[in-house]
Amino acid sequence: MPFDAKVLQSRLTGKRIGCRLHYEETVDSTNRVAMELAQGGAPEGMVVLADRQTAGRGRLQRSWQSPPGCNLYLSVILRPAIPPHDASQITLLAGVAVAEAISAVCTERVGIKWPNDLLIGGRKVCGILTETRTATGGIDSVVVGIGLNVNMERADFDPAHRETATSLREETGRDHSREDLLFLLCERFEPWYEIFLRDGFAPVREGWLARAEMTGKRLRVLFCDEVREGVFAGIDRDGALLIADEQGAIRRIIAGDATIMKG
Ligand code: BT5
Repeated sequence: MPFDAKVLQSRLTGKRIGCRLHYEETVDSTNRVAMELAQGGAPEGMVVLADRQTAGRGRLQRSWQSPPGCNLYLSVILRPAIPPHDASQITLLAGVAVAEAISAVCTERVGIKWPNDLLIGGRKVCGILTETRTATGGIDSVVVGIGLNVNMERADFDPAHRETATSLREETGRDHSREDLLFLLCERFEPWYEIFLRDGFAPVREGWLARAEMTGKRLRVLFCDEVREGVFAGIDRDGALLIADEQGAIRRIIAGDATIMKG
């Protein structure tokens, strides 16, 4: 069953995040649509939602498997008055908010892997893609794309990531209402966003570290063909990943793909 956008919109009335809902059954990518709407002047808090994506995007030209009828694919339009280099902190903020929303329906621990993966039992249940449009003098808009596997069955995942992905249904043994989850997600996003605008990244960092999946683990980080290994040493005051090398020297990684190493 596709979404009932009217019912959803009425539940979100009065909210900052979700103040407007743009629903289409099928889109190429909710992030692409949201970027276009943002460019056309869409208000902060507008949520773009689809039942299915034909070209769901991950980072670095990767794709996000987005079949119909089972998952959440949404993008939130924000217009924060922050310097452009702080926009990546919103990815971490979104991770904390979505982890809280998931935790309301799933008793398993939801961990966050820097920068943008939510994991249950080490498998990816949600990916977040933040895209920013700058204008002279600062940020015009930030689009936070969230792909959450809700009722997808293991057999339906692409073989390429079947062993590394999961859904809420796989973890809890039951189906979940996508509408309730979207509502929860907007509800958890809003206070975190307000805290971030008012008090900066420090409280978000605390919330993020409390859910960090990487604590005590060895990581391999890939950025622009360069590989670095080390032990997770937290995240910096601006959200950069910190890893400690053999000698204990701390390196900052501002962007890249981190893999948690076994053993
Ligand atoms: C991400 O990229 O994890 C960000 C995904 C963001 C998707 C949302 S859906 C709504 C919005 N509109 C969009 O067009 N995008 C956003 P990345 O870290 O690059 O991870 C991508 C990798 O995750 C792929 O290369 C696969 O290995 C794996 N993958 C693809 N689809 C998956 C799925 N449904 N569940 C789990 N893993 C998946």
